[in-house]
Amino acid sequence: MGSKYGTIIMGPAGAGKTTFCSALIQHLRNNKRSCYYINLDPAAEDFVYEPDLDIKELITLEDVMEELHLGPNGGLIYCFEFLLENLDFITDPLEQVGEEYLIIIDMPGQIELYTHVPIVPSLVKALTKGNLNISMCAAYLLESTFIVDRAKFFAGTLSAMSAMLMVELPHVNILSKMDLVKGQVARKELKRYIEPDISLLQDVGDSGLVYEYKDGVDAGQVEEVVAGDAFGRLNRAVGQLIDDFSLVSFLKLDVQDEDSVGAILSYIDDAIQFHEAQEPREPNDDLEVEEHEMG
Ligand SMILES: Nc1nc2c(ncn2[C@@H]2O[C@H](COP(=O)(O)OP(=O)(O)O)[C@@H](O)[C@H]2O)c(=O)[nH]1
Ligand SMILES: [Mg+2]
Repeated sequence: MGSKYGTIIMGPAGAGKTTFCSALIQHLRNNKRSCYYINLDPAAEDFVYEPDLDIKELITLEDVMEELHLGPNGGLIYCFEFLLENLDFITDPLEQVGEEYLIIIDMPGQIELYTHVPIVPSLVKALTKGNLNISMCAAYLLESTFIVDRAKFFAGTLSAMSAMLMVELPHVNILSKMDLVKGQVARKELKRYIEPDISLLQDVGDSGLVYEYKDGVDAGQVEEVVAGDAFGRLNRAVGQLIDDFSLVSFLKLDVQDEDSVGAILSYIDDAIQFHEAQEPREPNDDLEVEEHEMG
């Protein structure tokens, strides 16, 4: 039985997962590599590259919402429960996918799938264990615009950590949409996010706030909560947690830049040991080994 290799692309809705998948597919094509693209977002529609396998052929969110009168989140959970009951839909075609392929799984963004109910962990187990035994790497995308709001960034970092702990796969974290923050954030400042520097959470501004709130929040109310000792302790605890686990550092993704896409692919390849499996072998390799052993 040959080996199989894949990556599962996760992260909040709108983080740029599908766009990254397209860029990855284009990059693989440019490098004469094969891929097998699976869409598991039952609400996704427009694709630059048509998926080789699409959950919508099994079930669509639209139908579920209409027929079962579920909202979008409940409907999505239902779609995945249905997928788990019909795992053949995904495992059968994957039986045929050879070791030269990179299997790319494009996920929906709802965090519930990774945390509240262990749906994605169950799916990942089915793919990485048993017959298929796919060597997989999880890629978690967080959009770089989050770094303008530290609290948002650390909340995103925590959700990345939580997803990673749940799926138990080698992983890479990716800061997507770097084009949107280019020139807006000093390189040195950016570095504190790439390798999250927990002192970012401890920098207290003049206002006594850890960060400045913008729209939609009653300033007085926030001040009460945020300036309190308890909030400071919570922030430090969260920071310490991230630091202790050393779980999170980010790769920068500029999806328009082929080198950037290529660099991320190398990390994924390393994590799944793709290249080791693809080492070209001299036709006589096997023979020589035998001779050595005999001699
Ligand atoms: N500026 C910019 N926009 C992006 C980038 N990647 C994705 N987007 C946009 O962000 C939106 C969501 O992207 P999509 O790939 O569908 O996100 P998904 O929900 O995570 O699959 C779309 O409007 C994309 O055009 C990027 O690298 N830079
Ligand atoms: Mg998508």
